[in-house]
Amino acid sequence: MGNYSTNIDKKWQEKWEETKLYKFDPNKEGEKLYVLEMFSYPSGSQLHAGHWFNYGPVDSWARFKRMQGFNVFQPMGFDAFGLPAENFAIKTGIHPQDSTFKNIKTMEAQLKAMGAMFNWDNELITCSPDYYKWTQWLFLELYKKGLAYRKKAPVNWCPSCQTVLANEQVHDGGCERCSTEVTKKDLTQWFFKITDYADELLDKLDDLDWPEKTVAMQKHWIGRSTGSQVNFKVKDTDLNFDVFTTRVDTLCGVSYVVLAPENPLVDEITTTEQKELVENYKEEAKKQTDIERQSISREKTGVFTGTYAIHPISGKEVPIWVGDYVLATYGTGAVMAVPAHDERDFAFAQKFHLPIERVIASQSKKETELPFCEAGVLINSGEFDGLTTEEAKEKIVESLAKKELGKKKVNFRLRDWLVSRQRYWGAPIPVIYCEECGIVPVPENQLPVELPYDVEFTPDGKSPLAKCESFVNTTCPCCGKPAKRETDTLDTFVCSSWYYLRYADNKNTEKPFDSELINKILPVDKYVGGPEHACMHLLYARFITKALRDMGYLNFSEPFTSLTHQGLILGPDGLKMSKSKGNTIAPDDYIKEYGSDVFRMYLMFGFGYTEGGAWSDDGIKSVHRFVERIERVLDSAIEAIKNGENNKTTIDKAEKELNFWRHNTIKSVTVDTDKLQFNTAIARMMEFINALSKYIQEPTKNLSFLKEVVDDYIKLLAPFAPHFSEEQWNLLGNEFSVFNEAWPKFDEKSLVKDEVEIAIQVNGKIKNKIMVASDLNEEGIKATSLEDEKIKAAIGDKIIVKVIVIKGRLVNIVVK
Ligand code: ANZ
Ligand code: ZN
Repeated sequence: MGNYSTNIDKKWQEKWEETKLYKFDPNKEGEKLYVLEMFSYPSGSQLHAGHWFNYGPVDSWARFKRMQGFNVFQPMGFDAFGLPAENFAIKTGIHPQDSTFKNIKTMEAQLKAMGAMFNWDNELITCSPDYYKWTQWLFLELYKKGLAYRKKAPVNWCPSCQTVLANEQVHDGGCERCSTEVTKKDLTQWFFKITDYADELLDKLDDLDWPEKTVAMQKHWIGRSTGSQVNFKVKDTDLNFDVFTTRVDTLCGVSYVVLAPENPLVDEITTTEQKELVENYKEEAKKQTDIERQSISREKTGVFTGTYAIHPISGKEVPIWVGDYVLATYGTGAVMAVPAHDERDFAFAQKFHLPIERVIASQSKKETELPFCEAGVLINSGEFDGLTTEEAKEKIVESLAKKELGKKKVNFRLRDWLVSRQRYWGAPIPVIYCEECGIVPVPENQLPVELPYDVEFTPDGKSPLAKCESFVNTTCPCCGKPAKRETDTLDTFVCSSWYYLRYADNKNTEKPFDSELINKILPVDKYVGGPEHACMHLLYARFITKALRDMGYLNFSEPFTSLTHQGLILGPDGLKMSKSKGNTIAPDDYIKEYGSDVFRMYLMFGFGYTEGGAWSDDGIKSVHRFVERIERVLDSAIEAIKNGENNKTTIDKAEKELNFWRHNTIKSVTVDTDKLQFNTAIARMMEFINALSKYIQEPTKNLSFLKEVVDDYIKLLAPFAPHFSEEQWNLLGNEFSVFNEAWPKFDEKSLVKDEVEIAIQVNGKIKNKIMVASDLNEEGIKATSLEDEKIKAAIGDKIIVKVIVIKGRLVNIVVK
């Protein structure tokens, strides 16, 4: 017993490989279906249970779709550049290239042991020159279109990793990799102009079949805010500045204005008396993160510049302050403060004894609930009195616009994507700096700009490549004079922003991909991966797709039509798996013991796919027992079919019963699998085994009918237990491969049972259950129930008061 073993895994994996069963041919018949799992990051040396939970069930889904007639494309590759390999190198002295390729080898072998139908011919590795050549090409295309640019900017700086971090890589003020407190630094950096696409990135979210939460997170991240820009003149100078406000209706309540400490205007307007205070304050502000600065509850800080601005409507003088609750990177880096209507302005005004003035017309409902709404002197807005909030906004902007002191303005929280990293293990930015010609893009025929192997990559705040003379020194492609290469490398999110395009044409040496081919295979129809990528990767990929579309390379606008996030598999203790807690599950050990199908099936049966949960050894054991039971029942079925004894040709009650369960199972498994509800699909297949086992015990069997039923069952099981099912399919004498078979169809007629079970109650207590013809009328059911021996006994000599019949379910006999 228990023939199913890892030998069977190997046997069929070899056969699949040898026959190229899963090879993808875009011209094959059947509607194309691009199924994609987020590719692996070979930072750890092994695949863990989380990888399996991503790849195994999705592979089952892809197999199911293949059997439904789709031409499935399911590639796999490695997101191989990035900080972890470099940090590992710094710790151990092992070169990132060596450790990365070694990890990839191990992971490839593990992925193959999974037996998923990955299209290995289409594999890609982002740190290979034949891939990053085209990542560099992408950079240059964006540069040509003005979508890649360089600017000096205050950036998040991790003093420990000695690198720049994007906003989204800062978590609670700390570096996402090492949690060290992040500070600010001014550096000239490369950016991608994702903000050009802010509107489209936001508006098109509603058309996607994506998890609601992820859509909401992207919306928040993009953060479109509709308001106005208002201009203030600086008293006694010809300087002026703009503020961004969503509440221009409160303009008449402005009693001071606040500039961000980084706003360049601060230096120009600060009076000599205030200079020292302001300088010190600016230094302090550098140590704060944007998140801290924005916190409502934090004690407000600030200093007066000594200078006044002129209110654009009333003409009165309002003091100009510097305060770190105003962010340099949002809006215009300046706000008009209306302490009677804004909580933060209120706290600031209270602390520094600034006037608080309430605008009569503009008290919104929300504000009346705020603690400070009664504060301040009521002031009149002159010509704008008596208007609603919305009317006041309209009228005030109109009036400002006439004087060229204001206009409507849409503002985004989204910032341009900072793509340069002062690190070694990434794709070099393909740019040359020439004293004569300035910034010169590397000509396409000189790509890739190869990453040199021998580089000192210990961090010291400079790019490691800057220390590699042979890399840095080059000649200008324009004038031929000596020039220097850019020494920063690209953020790894650039590599993963377009990989799904390259898969489909991964061997192309002429172009990153052939547009005609890509337009046929893309977009990705089903993308599955962890929810941690909701804002960065998914947003960057959408942006790159749109940019390439506008350059004429693609004819679609969204890369991932439908998205699912799998849940998280936790350790047996219910905590996140981690080596330090010693609660990790190593798939390889379990696969050795139970085979890959049992491992995969446990993941699919034991957890809701989008929920995940805690690993349980008992859980996998029970799935193992279930697979053994299937094997026993199938063994007897196959034996009966092969022996051909006690055969009959009629379809009787027993056949009808089994046929009912057959179609019932086909229907549930089809419906549930389609929705990635694997656990309920497997539960139905478990139930079916009971019906099959019962039929096998019949003294005579319709063997050709039995063969049909067993064939269907193995087809249903195949996506969930691919090796096991291929073996059973073969044992039944069927032609290789079960994955070339069409998915069984269910027959609604067989789902209508000829007989139904009815519970009979006497005074509300169930006394017996009987089978009656499903078309029997009420009178017939009543009569049959009263004739039943057990019921007769239960009634005894009591008097029947009433008989209630609920057709198809229940009869209740009331007696006294
Ligand atoms: C006056 C006002 C009165 C405001 C009021 C709000 C309420 P969202 O919705 O996030 O776009 N603001 C503008 N630029 C800022 C910056 N760089 N740093 C910090 N705060 C800034 O928020 C827009 C509002 O945030 C703007 O509207 C401005 O304050 C503030 F009763 O202007 B408001
Ligand atoms: Zn030059």
